[in-house]
Amino acid sequence: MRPARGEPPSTLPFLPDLRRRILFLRNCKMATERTYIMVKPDGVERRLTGEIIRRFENRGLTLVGLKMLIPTRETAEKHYAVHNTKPFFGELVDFVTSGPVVAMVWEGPDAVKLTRQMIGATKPADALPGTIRGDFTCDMLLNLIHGSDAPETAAEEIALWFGENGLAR
Ligand code: IDP
Ligand code: MG
Repeated sequence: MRPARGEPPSTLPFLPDLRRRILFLRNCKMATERTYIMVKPDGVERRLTGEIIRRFENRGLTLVGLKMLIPTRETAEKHYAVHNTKPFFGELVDFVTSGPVVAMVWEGPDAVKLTRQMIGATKPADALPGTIRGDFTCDMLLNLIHGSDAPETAAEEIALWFGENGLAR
C-alpha cells in the first residue's frame, strides 16, 4: 500500500501488515519450501477440511495444489512405505483408502516444519492444544491430517500424489 498523500513513507515497508509481509516473502523467494499435506478420510468426513485450510492460510502459507480423491492401495502403500514393517501398517492403509482425502501442496518459508508444528504430535497425549490434532482428535490412527516430515520426503510425496504437471503453479 502506498502512504496517503502527505504521509512520510514508512521506514519499515514490509512489517506493517501480514499481507505485505507475505508478498515480500513471495517476491524474494526467501527460504521458500513446499510440503505435502493431506486431510485424511476422518478429517473429510468430520468436515474439518475448511478449518484446516483456514489455519494454514491464516498463518500466511500459500496453497499451490489441491485435489480430492480416494487413494488406491498402491498409492497409499507407497506413501506409507517407511512404515511397512510396523504392526499398524495394514490398518493404516485400510484407513487411508477408506474414503476421499484432500491432497494439497502448501508453500511458504520453512513450510515443512511450520505445518508439522501446526499439525501436532502423532502421540495424542503429546499433541498440544492449539494444534490441529491437539484440538480435534485423541486417536493415534484417526488423526485427521498428514504432513511431510522433511523437504526430501515432501518432494517425493508431491511427485507421488500430484505427478509432473499436477500443480497449479
Ligand atoms: P505422522 O503422521 O505424525 O508423521 P507417523 O509416525 O509417520 O506419524 O505415522 C503415520 C501414520 O500412521 C500416523 O499419522 C497415524 O495415522 C498412524 N500411526 C502411527 N503410529 C501408530 C500406532 O502406533 N498405531 C496406530 N496408528 C499409528
Ligand atoms: Mg510421518
